[in-house]
Amino acid sequence: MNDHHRDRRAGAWSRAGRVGALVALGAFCAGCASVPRGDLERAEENACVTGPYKVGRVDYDFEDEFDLVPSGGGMPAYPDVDVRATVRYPAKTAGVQQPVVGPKWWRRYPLIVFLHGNHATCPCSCSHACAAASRIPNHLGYDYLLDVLASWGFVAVSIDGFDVTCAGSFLMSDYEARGRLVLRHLERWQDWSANGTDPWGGLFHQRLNGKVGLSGHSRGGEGVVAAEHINRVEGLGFDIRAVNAIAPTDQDPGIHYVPQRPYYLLLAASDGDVSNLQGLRTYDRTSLAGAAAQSEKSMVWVYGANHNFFNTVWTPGFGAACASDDGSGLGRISDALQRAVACQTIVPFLLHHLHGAGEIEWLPRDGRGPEGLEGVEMYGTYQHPTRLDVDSFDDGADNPNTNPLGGAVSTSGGFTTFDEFEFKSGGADTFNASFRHFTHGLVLGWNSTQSYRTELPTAQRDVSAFEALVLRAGQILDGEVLNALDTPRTLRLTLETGGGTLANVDFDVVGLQSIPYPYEYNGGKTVFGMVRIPLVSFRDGNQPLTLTDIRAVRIEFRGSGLVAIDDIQFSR
Ligand SMILES: [Ca+2]
Ligand SMILES: [Ca+2]
Ligand SMILES: [Ca+2]
Repeated sequence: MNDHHRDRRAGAWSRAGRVGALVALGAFCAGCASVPRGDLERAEENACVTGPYKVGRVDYDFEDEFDLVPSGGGMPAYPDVDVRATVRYPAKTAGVQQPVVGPKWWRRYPLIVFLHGNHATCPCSCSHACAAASRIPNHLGYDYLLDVLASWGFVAVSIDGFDVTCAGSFLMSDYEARGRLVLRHLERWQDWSANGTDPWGGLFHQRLNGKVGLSGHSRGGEGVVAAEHINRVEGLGFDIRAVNAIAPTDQDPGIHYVPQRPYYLLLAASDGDVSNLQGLRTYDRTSLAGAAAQSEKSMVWVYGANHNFFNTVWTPGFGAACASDDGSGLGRISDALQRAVACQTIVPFLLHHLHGAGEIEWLPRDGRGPEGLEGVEMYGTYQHPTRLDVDSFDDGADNPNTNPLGGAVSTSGGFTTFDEFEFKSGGADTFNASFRHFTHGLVLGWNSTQSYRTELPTAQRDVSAFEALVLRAGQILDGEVLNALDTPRTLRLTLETGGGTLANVDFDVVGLQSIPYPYEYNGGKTVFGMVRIPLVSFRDGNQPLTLTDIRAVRIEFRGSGLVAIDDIQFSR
């Protein structure tokens, strides 16, 4: 067990507290804060307690407001689309249509928009013909998040995607349709805040600060990623600061939507709906090594969580028709715990990127989550946009003896497996039976102590600008041949300088649980976790190791094991 590992996120989050000047709608409000600093410090302790503001509620419903027409014109792909949502916001008094709290010139708020996924529209079918009162209110299942967010100074909106749910068109994919519906709502809100044209007599006039966060579940997750994509490539100008996807799909037939804003992906191991975890591709594809566009990305993977319990309307026991438990396998967690996982990760993510809160404890450590999530086994990965990619294994060769920097890779020679593979659900390569990723990486198998060494070319050896050595790793499901369950094994990470100095950090795989054992149920799930070792942990005797001439990274594998490795990085 190595305590340095515990500190791995502090630097990243505190640094990311730098937020640029407020723009757009809040132009004369530059420097003002949506939430007092003292309250944000409380949120950094636990974001899922009630924040400083009372919660107001309004709902809007513009039935059949517009036809969703493809960009070239012609027949509507989705006619008569409703613009309907429920809203929570920071209010002077709790209740319906109460005034927004704080003076306009000082307190303006970011806008968060949620979109649900595919589900029955009428009980229990894909019909759109039932009476309005009988429709399944799919958008009301995130109230538990909206309420908390409003109390922390967000205008939080959850869209009813009725006309694009259980629907399809040859003219436009329903993922694009979902994205465009989100953007339609953003247009409405922009107008309401700028011009006081909202249906409640100007309740939201000059109440938004222009920053936007998006969150979507299932097909809605792909939909909000599509919204960010369309906003960017069509130059619509919405200031989208953060995108969250919960158990998302990734199945648009025309475009693999990839976010280029800070992205948080929440995945459930017992998901019985999107059971191939296809949304993991969105994480693997964005901010690739060498790509011009780089943004922060993070992911949490939760054992025993299913698809539906993140939405209370899809959860049995809340009174809505057509609710079900889609999960399977052992180690299931309760619906209440699933909502706690969503709250304890999504709310801090949005607080961080839209309010500038820092140092939030939200990625799980040591296989455990933040406060209130004791007993939940969850793993997180995080990639900073500023880094040196030592090896992404994505240079196309699947040659284990070189890294993409051109450095040599060598081993002690006794690995039972040492090769590069594609990790892709349903793919043909050797280890794809349980892998749910969309990337290439290295597989190392061993049954006695072995070592691996990857070399940095001379021009790449100054890593003093970085803060941590990072890699993604996962144990491979192998019938407990090399990966015996609960058997202690340790790894040693070593930095080797040009002068031959070796600085080591050891850690215990089982104790740390940062390298997940696969979830054995629901088809078997192998997903990467993260090892992030602060560079200050590497010592030269009693001195900090000099980081200007790092010649190689070594990993020593002890005991026995079969692991996959990806994305060896020096990272901020
Ligand atoms: Ca309609
Ligand atoms: Ca290689
Ligand atoms: Ca890779």
